[in-house]
Amino acid sequence: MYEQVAHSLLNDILNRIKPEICQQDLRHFYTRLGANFYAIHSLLEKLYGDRADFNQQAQSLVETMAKKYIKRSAKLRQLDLAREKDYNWFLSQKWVGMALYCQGFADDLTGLRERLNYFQELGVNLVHVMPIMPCPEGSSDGGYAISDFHEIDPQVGTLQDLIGLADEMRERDILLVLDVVVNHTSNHHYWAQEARAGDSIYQDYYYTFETRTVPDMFEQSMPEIFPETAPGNFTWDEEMGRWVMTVFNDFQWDLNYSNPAVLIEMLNIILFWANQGADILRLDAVAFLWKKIGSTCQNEREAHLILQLLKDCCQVTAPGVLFIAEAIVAPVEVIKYFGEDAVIAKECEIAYNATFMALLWDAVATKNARLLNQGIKSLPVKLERATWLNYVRCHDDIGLGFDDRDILLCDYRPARHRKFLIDYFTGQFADSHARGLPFGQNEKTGDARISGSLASLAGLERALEIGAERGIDDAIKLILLLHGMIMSFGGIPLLYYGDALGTLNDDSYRSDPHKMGDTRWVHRPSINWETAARRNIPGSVEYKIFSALKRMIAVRKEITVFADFNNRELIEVENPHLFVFGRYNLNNQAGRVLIVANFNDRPQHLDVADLGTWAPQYGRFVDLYKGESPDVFKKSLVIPGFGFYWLSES
Ligand code: OTU
Repeated sequence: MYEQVAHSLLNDILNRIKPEICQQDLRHFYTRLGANFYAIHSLLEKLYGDRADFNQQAQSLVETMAKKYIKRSAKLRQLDLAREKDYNWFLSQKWVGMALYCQGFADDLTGLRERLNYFQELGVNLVHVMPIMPCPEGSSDGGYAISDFHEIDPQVGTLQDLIGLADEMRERDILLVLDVVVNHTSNHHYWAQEARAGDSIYQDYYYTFETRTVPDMFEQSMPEIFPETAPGNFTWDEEMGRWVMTVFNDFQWDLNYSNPAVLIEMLNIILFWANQGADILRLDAVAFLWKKIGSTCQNEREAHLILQLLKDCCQVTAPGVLFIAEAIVAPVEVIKYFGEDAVIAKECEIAYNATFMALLWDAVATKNARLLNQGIKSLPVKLERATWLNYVRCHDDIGLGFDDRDILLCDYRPARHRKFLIDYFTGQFADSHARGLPFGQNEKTGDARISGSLASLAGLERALEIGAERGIDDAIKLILLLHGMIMSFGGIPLLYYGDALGTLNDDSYRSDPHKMGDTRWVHRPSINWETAARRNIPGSVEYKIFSALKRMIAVRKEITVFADFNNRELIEVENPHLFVFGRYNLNNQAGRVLIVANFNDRPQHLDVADLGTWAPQYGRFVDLYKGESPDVFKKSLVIPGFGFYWLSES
């Protein structure tokens, strides 16, 4: 939009722009800046309009974008242009992701590069390498306590290694996802060090206070994120002689985005990683970006404005780069991280589908799909040009973040149901085969979350230990069933490293004093590549899981209705153990696929009459995953225990 105030400011900025910037070929940069400047200006004004230095801040923001555009390589600029043209590229069903710790997966970046074949063997073509920047020794929060946003942890490699990796991944058509931890720095970061030394400019990068007055006001409404290891949201820093806001661990200082300097620094960091060759940036803990007394300090409107601003600015410099919102919040809130628009994602193009993940685990524990069906019914429809990251496990705990109302609608009592789930996954429940651990138990609120590797939560660890053949088979079926869901639901499936090999809990963290307090380390394994080689030995557990997932991925890529165009219909059926939905073509009936999943260990039947218009019109169903027709008995489809189908009509 053309608007006079914004446009005259833009003219001033361009007049004052430094000669080293003007002398460059900025044609595409200016086109995009012109297109986005009205939005950028109005967002900046909403956030920082009352500051005397507003125009200087705007100048510095534009210069940051321009400088990073100049540094962007010709190859990446080409990619930007190609993606501008093919703007729905990331909605395709051809993408299948995996998240991993570089050190756990392959020791370092060189090792990771040497293992790229593994991804191609499985069919994975999007790899999220979790944070690889330097962290304080022993206080890393798994990489999320960053001491230098422009460096690579020397134990993992160098920037050159990363650029080499990114280049080779691009040649192999594998996308690279990197993290930008936007909400906080470690207490060893240069800004924190300067703040500690008494520099008020850097103290203003954080929320620091001389007395408890303001912190106490904040505490009245702020929940605790890590109640066991880091109770409260403020930490006294002896050296600085001030309290500092630390929502996560006491060594993670929250950044103060009411200071525009912080926003500009972060934009600079985002564009830096975009220029190193990241295709997608995962923005960590985005719900926490704005703090307001009297609120939970999550999902505030300003947090959304900041994300919109970061998106608009990134589009000017590196429009091919997408953002993932890591916001593990209620469904109605998470949807807002796409940006509230009719079509286009104005904040993040991709968001973690934590709701679906947690609902899948509910179905595992209850062996029925009641809450899963109810929860998916309540999941708001997302924007057209945005997509989910669907996952079963990740490096974090499983939070039981579904809605109490949905639990009630299933005739469960919320508190008791949540307690059942915790008991079930931590093996306290008599019938449970899960070997999970509690995480984040909060005695004040009664809340708890769950840690544990997929295989151990699915019962594989226990079954192997007692040599129960049926148990091993069931656990494998369950692992495949869960993957069958994330591959077909709509969105990008994100596998977690180790899961395709049935990796069990890793208890070694218990002997590390820096890790033993945080059970999430139990599911952050080091891959044993000798064991992994068993994926090629038919009959082994590794083979059964790996080869099935490999097939599933290959089949997914061929099913065009699995691309994410809001083309899913939930189908409610009589049998409560079943989760049934259809994926269809927006233009015609051709190629539609019906997904049927049985979360019970016993075979279940689905009355074909329940399917309405989804019943086969002419021929019969064939399961695209197995390549066979499912059994039909007296007009009912039979779905084996923990089985699933991707049905097409033959
Ligand atoms: C994220 O986590 C990361 O994924 C965690 O590994 C980090 O510890 C944390 O940020 C701090 O950097 O912020 O929006 O229950 O689910 O803390 C949600 C723990 C987050 C995580 C939660 C999450």
